[in-house]
Amino acid sequence: MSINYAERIPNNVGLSDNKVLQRALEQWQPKFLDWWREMGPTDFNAAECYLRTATSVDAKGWATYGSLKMPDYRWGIFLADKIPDRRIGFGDLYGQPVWEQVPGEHRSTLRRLIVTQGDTEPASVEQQRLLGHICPSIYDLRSLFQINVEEGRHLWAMVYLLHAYFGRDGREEAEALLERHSGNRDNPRILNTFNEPVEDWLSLFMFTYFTDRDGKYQLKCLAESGFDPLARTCRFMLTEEAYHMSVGMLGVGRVIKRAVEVMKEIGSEDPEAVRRAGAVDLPTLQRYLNFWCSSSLDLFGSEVSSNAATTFANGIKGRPDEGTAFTDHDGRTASVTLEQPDGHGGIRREEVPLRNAINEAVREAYLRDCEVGLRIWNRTIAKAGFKTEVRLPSPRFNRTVGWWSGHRFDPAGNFVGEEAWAQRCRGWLPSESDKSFVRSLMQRVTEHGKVAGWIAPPERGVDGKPADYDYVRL
Ligand code: BYC
Repeated sequence: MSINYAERIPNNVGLSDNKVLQRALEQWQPKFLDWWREMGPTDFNAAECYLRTATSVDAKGWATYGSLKMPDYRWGIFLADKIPDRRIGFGDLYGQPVWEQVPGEHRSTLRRLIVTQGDTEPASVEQQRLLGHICPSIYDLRSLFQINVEEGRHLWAMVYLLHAYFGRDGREEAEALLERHSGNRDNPRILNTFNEPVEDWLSLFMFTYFTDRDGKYQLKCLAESGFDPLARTCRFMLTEEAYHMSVGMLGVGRVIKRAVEVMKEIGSEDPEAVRRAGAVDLPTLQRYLNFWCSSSLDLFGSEVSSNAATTFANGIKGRPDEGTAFTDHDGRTASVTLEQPDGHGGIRREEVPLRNAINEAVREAYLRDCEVGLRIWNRTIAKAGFKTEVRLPSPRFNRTVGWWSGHRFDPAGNFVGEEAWAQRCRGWLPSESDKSFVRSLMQRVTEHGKVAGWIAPPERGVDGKPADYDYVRL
């Protein structure tokens, strides 16, 4: 089904046939636009941006490019096509037909999951609001705006589910999504990473690499859901998510490329010398990576979670690629052995029922996926003739959720304790002086074909256009 952009809310859900729902969403729309005006990248409203818009959910239509001003971008609601005779693929209800409506007994659980997912979308726009003012190039500015408008659309997708399936409390939750704000002391976003400031482009690239990848894995789990409208929304969101992660992968890669170029030019790996030459030294980059990776690991919840066991048992939230990556889709009798801190600086192993350890299974799949970029980045460093490697921090490091929170481990996973942590954490996490150095590099570059000195130019453009195309006309 192709989408009619003349409609006030473009959609492929037959909104014009459901007047009550259409009216409810039309009442939410001005509130969304107010929020976007207050919290989105609206200092760039007059800019012509080369953006992709979904005009249908098939391979041809989901990435239709054109030049437009962001206020003219049409946020719509799209569900991936229905899979005929789809069945629940895990848990107690394995093999039963999926639900078109919310089962009464799962209503509050499903609402909580949809609200948590929905909350992250506007949060990320808020976090990235001012980055346009310090963009390293026009190419990068376009990437930022593409991500921002798509996160806005993802919010629409979740708000559609709340309005269409959860009655009055769904409508109230949809309003609350616009009332919580990232980092707000009184009314913050739900998940911790979405309250962290993203004040420079190195943080943005780490965020899109690590935090958007949590998005990928959570969406994959929800795309397995027995509640079919949720599964279909998430399936379509995943197509857009891939681009957001690629911005992180390529962005960090370009920062590394520039760092090693500078290291070669000056004939030194000394971080101070690299900084003086205007690039991000690799130890600083590693500290940013440690922070955003460990924070994003928290987003999977506790290692052992009765919430996760219940949503799995009830067919509400599966594991990523449930159909292909696992053979036992029931897990009732299975168990896994997990490591946890023994409270005395050691590690002990505990056997836990598989269903209770679902969050850990998802986190492990995520970590394996995170390795891909590291291999590419390390090749760049090695090819330039240097021995340094960037590494993922141990999942024990710097955690604030789950078993490892409150215990001090170094990035390699060794117990260090409070005292050593206080002395050494400056070497592991970005310090105030790291942050102010990185911020000092963030000078806005918007001249045609120019790129800031701390990052290598992109190797390729977007949609077959050259890398130095005028993607945003300011
Ligand atoms: N911060 O049993 P537990 C994305 C809460 S990103 C704060 O351990 P559970 C995107 C938890 O909510 C993907 N609170 O874990 C990326 C629960 O609270 P309640 C977002 C946390 O429930 C970039 C309590 O602790 N989508 O799309 O099994 C840009 C005990 O929870 C945190 C989703 O997350 C934390 N880190 O799993 C834009 C999917 N972790 O309910 C977008 C929906 C846990 O007792 N959410 N808590 O008050 C979920 O599936 C689950 O809520 C979680 C937690 C995976 C987050």
